[in-house]
Amino acid sequence: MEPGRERFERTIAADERIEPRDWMPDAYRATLVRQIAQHAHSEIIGMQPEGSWITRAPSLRRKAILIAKVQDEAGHGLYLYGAAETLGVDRDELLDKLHSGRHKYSSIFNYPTPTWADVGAIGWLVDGAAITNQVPLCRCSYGPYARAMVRICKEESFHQRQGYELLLTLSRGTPEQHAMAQDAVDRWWWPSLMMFGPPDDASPRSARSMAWKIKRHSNDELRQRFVDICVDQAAALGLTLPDPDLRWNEERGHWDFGAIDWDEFHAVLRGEGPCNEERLTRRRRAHDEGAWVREAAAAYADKRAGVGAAA
Ligand code: BYC
Repeated sequence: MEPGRERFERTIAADERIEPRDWMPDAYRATLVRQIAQHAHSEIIGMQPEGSWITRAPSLRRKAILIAKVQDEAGHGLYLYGAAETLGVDRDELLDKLHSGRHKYSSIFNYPTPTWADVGAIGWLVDGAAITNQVPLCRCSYGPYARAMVRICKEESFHQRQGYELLLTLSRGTPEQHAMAQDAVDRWWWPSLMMFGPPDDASPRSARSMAWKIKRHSNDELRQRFVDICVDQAAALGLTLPDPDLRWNEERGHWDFGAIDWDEFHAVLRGEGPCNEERLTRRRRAHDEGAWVREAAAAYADKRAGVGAAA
């Protein structure tokens, strides 16, 4: 075996980290670029559904919290694009792939946010699902991704708590507010379960990613963990989960849950979700409108580096 490959395999087996300058198989590098880029894209597209509520937040306190949260998502995108760049790809190229539809982002962000309670449901369920998926990524075998995830997970915990607190306030409010919270949970529950990806027997990438210790648990394991956490939290919120098949299974020690509509998931991935078109159009527009900021930043960086000083 070549020395680089041997060292790589020894590092993975010893649960140590692969760093940017280390030798790594091409497929390991490609898998990481794909996953980290998709993750980064999800963070910046994920700013849109909640961002649309910043101007309509019901109080100054809620507005300040929401601005901070949406700003955090932008920051997560930056850490993750930075982590992807350590693998030798260019950020512009990744953004171009997002804008041209050649790269995916999380299915969850193709659903609409018609009411204020959606901000709470996203925080509780979407950020909750994200944490369940992402805490194990803090132990990912690729150093820069694992380290980015540590900070991201800390911030996601705050996001999840704010969503939970927002829903609790609505749930304990007027009957109309309670109904609004319940309606949002009814709409976000199933798409949140889809966030974990296809079932294990239809997840082409899981086995290899787990062998490389990029992923530490399968999609179904994490989905089950999330359902188990949410059942008690829903009861504490005074809300119900929209699944008549939810039942405690004494033998398994887990909650059984109903069938997920995988046709809907695949339709959303094909671009046929309720908001796919809107999210991408808006992202492309924001990118175009931000061109002058990137140009100014590049000119400033050149000036500081002394480029053109001799001219
Ligand atoms: N949506 O073999 P599989 C957030 C794709 S953002 C779209 O299981 P893998 C937040 C998958 O990419 C949350 N596509 O793949 C932000 C693959 O496609 P390709 C984002 C999905 O990689 C703002 C194909 O289906 N989190 O936290 O082993 C506000 C086959 O799947 C989805 C991350 O990205 C989906 N839901 O496992 C609030 C976490 N699921 O590439 C919150 C990092 C699957 O073959 N990513 N696909 O064309 C991961 O952990 C893994 O990549 C996944 C999928 C679990 C998502």
